[in-house]
Amino acid sequence: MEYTTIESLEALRNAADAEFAAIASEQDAEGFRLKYLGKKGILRDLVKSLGSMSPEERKTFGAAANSLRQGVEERFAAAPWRGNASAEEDLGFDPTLPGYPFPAGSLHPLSKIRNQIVEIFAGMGFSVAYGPDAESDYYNFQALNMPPLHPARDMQDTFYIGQNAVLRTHTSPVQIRVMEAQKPPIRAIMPGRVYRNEEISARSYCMFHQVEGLYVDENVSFSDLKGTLLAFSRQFFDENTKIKIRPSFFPFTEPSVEVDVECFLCKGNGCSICKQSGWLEILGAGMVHPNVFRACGVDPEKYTGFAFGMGIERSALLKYGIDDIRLFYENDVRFLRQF
Ligand code: 2U9
Repeated sequence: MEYTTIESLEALRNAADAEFAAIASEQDAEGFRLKYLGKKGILRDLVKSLGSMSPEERKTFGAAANSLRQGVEERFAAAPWRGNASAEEDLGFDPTLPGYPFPAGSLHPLSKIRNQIVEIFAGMGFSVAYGPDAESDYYNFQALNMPPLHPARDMQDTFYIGQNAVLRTHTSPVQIRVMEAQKPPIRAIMPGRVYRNEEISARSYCMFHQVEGLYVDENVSFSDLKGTLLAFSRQFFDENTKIKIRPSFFPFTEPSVEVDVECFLCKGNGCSICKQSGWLEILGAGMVHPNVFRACGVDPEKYTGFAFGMGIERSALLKYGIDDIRLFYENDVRFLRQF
């Protein structure tokens, strides 16, 4: 359509106003801009009409065409989809600015260490089992070869929550429940929270986390235990890690051992982490005691098995070089952010 008269400009204004009012999206806005205000847009092309006009007409038509274009430009520029100055004033903020970075959460360091341990044992065919934090005296002690008045009960500073109910002092009751529920072969690890009424200090807390493991089948030997724990230590610490096995005592295993790993920091030369010894105590373990098998209905003449346990806090303190266990429970984000 040719625009040469003031009336035709009126019609053009009405058409542009109607289209402007109908803009519903950024896409519509861009279409409008190209059609009316772009380099080849209708409102810019109006100058072409001036060539065929008398000087008088040119003056009035030119002024009207200019005012129409400016009006449309201004309204378009002020519209909210543009994020321009006047829209900012209307909204009270500039919606085109990038937002404040929102810190992503991360796993707690104890969860990370637990996951690493679980993954390593999963790679050796161990499944994961869980049990209740509140246990009966039977599962926490008696089934584990600690009858009433057994002196080993004393070592665990138990929280009694009833005549016969305790907060578990180790995750070993879960092994009992697994053996009651399924027949060998059994290969499982038990991560979880345990409770001991110890004085709170940089080294101990009234609650901590353990991972214990159990492997029961025919012909499971002490060599299997050594091989499994060596494989674990090499994946968890360093591929050349050495382990040292010392005799120990637990009521639920016979023989019982404690396992030291060569200090991963100083490679056995002695440093502050290993208290100059070159070794880190990280695990307790042993062959499952026949009395424990009997309590779970597993025939000790047919089956043998090994079990082990480790503290997650202790592993995390060593691995990350942290010197106060209480930091794990304070949830200070300045601490947590470092992992
Ligand atoms: C059953 C049979 C045997 C689990 C074991 C340990 C040795 C052990 C400690 C390590 C550091 C606990 O977190 S800690 O204080 N654990 O030394 N745990 S053998 O033996 C079992 C468990 C269940 C049925």
